[in-house]
Amino acid sequence: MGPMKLGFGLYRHMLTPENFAFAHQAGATHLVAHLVDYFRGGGGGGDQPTGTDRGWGLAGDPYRLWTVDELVALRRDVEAAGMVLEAIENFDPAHWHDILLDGLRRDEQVAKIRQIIRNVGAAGIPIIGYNFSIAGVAGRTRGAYARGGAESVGMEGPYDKPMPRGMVWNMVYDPGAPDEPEAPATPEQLWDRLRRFLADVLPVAEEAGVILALHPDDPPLPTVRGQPRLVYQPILYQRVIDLHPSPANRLEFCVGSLAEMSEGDVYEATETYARQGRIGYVHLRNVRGKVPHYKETFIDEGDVDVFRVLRILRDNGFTGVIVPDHAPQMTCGAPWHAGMAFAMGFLRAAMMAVEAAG
Ligand SMILES: [Mn+2]
Repeated sequence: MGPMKLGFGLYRHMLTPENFAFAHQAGATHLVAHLVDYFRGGGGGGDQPTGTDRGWGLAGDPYRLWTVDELVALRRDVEAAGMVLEAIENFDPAHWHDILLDGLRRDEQVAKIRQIIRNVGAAGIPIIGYNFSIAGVAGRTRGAYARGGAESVGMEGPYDKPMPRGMVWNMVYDPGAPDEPEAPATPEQLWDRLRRFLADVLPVAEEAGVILALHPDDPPLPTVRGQPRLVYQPILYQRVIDLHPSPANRLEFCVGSLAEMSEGDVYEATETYARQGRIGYVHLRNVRGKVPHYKETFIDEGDVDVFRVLRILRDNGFTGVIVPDHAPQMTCGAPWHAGMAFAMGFLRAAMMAVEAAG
């Protein structure tokens, strides 16, 4: 097991040999790969999607599941760059929209997700991160929010413009859907959808040797676009754990999202869930403020004491991967890369210091 590990996350269009080399040069020993193309169709823009009322972009091909061959090829490319492929982050709305919406194709899509989980396991990739959310990561704004006017994302008030049909998880899966709002689920219905999903897929995940790690809601509000959300307070993560006892039922523990929540305490939450051994991997970024008014900041400003979070993870036996999640863009020729390199350098030093302190 050993110490905590520093990883790096890359969006689909960034899965290149150059970016693998960049990640390893910045200190990453592990990689988290996004296979959903959030930017397809041009809705989102940039290297950190915010999108429009029509979301980030178009979902992928419902009939093309990620194959063992392409997953193995990706793992080998990451290994050739000197790292371990730790996780695939997020399912494609094209593959599971009716699981989130409880639509007519739900059972067919459960079969697809089961197959994807089997494929990921067969390819030797240990974790799938996912975000069980109807509206998804919607309602964020972009501005000169971080130190020195660096551009980052945040929220400037609630976002409850109704979500149209044909959309879920802030992407469009059916561009021909009627132009009318998707009927809102109740919170109870949404929790029941997650419960049924976990019951249907966790036995397959266990058999495949894959951990499913749930991201909390981002932004963490009780509703976004009029649709309920699951984990918008730290205590609600416990409800996810208690839904299913499988050791494959874990958390994609996003410290930034937890810090944005209106209740609870990010340090107490870190201790509670690390102690239970339920953290699959960690997103570690910093933020100022709470929903519905917060701003993402550089890793060394903002409200979160990152050293304190790392000490709590270490003290509770967490030996998994920590990735920097998002970072503000820095003013230079490579704004995204510079911002991420700054976060990586800070995290590398902080993790070394915390581990050395014993
Ligand atoms: Mn996150």
